[in-house]
Amino acid sequence: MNGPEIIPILGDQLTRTLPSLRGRTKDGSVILMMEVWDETTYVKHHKQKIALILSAMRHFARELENDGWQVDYIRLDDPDNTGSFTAEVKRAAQRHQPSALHVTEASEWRVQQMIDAWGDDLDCPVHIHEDDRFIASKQDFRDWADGRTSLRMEYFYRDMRRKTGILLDDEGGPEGGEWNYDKENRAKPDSDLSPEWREGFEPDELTRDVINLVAERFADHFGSLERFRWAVTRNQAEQAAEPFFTDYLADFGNYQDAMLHGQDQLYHSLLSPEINLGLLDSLALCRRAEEEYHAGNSPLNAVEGFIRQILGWREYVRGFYWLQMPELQTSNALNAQRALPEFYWTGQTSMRCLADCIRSTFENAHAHHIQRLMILGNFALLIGVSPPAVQDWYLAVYADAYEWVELPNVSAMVLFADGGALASKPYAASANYINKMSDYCGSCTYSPHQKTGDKACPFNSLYWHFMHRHREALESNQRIGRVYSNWDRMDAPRRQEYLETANQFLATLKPASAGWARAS
Ligand code: FAD
Ligand code: DLZ
Ligand code: SF4
Repeated sequence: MNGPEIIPILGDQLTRTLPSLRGRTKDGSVILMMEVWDETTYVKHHKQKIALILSAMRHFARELENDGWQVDYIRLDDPDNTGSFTAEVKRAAQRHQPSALHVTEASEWRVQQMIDAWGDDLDCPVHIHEDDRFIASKQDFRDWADGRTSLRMEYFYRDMRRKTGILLDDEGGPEGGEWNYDKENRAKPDSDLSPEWREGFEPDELTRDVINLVAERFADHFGSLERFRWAVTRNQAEQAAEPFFTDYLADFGNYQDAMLHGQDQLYHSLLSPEINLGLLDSLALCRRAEEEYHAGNSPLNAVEGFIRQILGWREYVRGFYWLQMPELQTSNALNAQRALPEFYWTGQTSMRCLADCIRSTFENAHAHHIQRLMILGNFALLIGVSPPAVQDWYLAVYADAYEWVELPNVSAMVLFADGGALASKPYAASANYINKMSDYCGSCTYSPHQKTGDKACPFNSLYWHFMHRHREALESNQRIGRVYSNWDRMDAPRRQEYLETANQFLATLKPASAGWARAS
């Protein structure tokens, strides 16, 4: 075939400097972008997530065309759309008779499997380019992990600081003398803390078209479209980032782990959807934060805390994902088998903390890290929900969710399903932690101080139920051992009371209906 080179660009590859674009010529190439039914429905993605991805794809295609590229854009409602990446690539090959196909590797294992088969499906050479939008390559992470018995993020993060030179002092040590100011990221929030709400962007005509399409075609999916205000172009994403650095970053450090009822944004950056789409460059964000420190505008605990999330956690989970796949997807070290409770989809629970996090998730397609980890995740861990059910929920409900970042966070960090390769112990907590870090408990039906009985916060008895159930697996863990001495010090009737309270509560949980399950 002697036609143009085809360059498929996937929904989270919206970057002008994408490796597969570099070295191609505008008159010798056709960019292929595909809105496909399979990708929009394999889990019941939040309506805002679908609208964001499709709108950002359409805006990106328009920018490329304005730059002089030829874009073959397949819309979801095109009558000939076959509904899958592979079938659309084959159809495009028939139309264009390409001399070659150039694609940047997929961020997700599932999609990469499809791409790996394209060489056999097509009559032209297929070139798969490494995605260099991450600071550490997959090989860098493999090299770092090689021979280590423990894969703690902290050591990887230090290497990333050294590699990039970010927040290093003149001797090459960490700025301020410590690598990590996590201990200064846990201030208890006052209830009157109310940073100004960031409105985001009024949807333009193109986004409104997409929102209408999503409202019509995905009416049975989770979530509301009402508050859709995401940035859908690089320009908007940069406009959203700047006020974060000037007005919110300084307090991000102290209140990183804080939770307040109805305060859905607090001091978080809200940038993860745009970073993951490829609209923002993660290293540039770290450098921008560092500038705020050197200018004396933001303290070290805030700047280091923000940089740690990106240079540390984000890079780490990506490397971890590719190191552990595909086993990570099916790992279940604690043999958790329970169905996801229905209220994760409806928000109907009298547990105020959970209800508020699910409300925010429904309204914003967003919840911040501690809500995801210590409320929604902690509860799923304690009651023993099966990993695939939890994974699919997180993959569906957040605007920033792609398997490469969702799966390590859910399977390894939240559920300890990998048996401890990522986390040194399960992030299990009782009401004490939630009461300390939030204002949720104040007007909850349950009391965080009561341990057993009808009014006792379910997290209290579930915590002990979890520890008791997994004694064999966890007791030898040095960071947990003390928990079992406390349990053993209680008298037997007290222990029994805890277990009965938990069992009674567990019996009230209604499982989610089959309609929410992953499309087979
Ligand atoms: P900020 O609090 O402002 O943090 C700054 C940036 O750091 C984020 O934008 C993000 O890019 C990065 N970051 C922070 N924590 C993590 C982390 N643990 N892993 C990777 N990157 C991180 N993040 C996603 O992008 N997609 C997901 O699907 C996702 N699923 C999660 C599931 C669970 C169970 C948990 C506990 C966390 C998950 N996270 C995920 C990480 C984190 O919760 C979100 O990145 C963050 O809440 C996004 O909001 P923000 O941009 O305001 O983040
Ligand atoms: C998540 C998603 C959705 C909802 N829709 C599309 C789409 O129509 N077209 C597309 O190119 N990508 C979409 N995505 C992202 C993909 O599911 C997947 O996450 C990326 O290709 C990365 O592997
Ligand atoms: Fe959540 Fe328990 Fe506090 Fe209620 S009392 S908000 S259920 S932690």
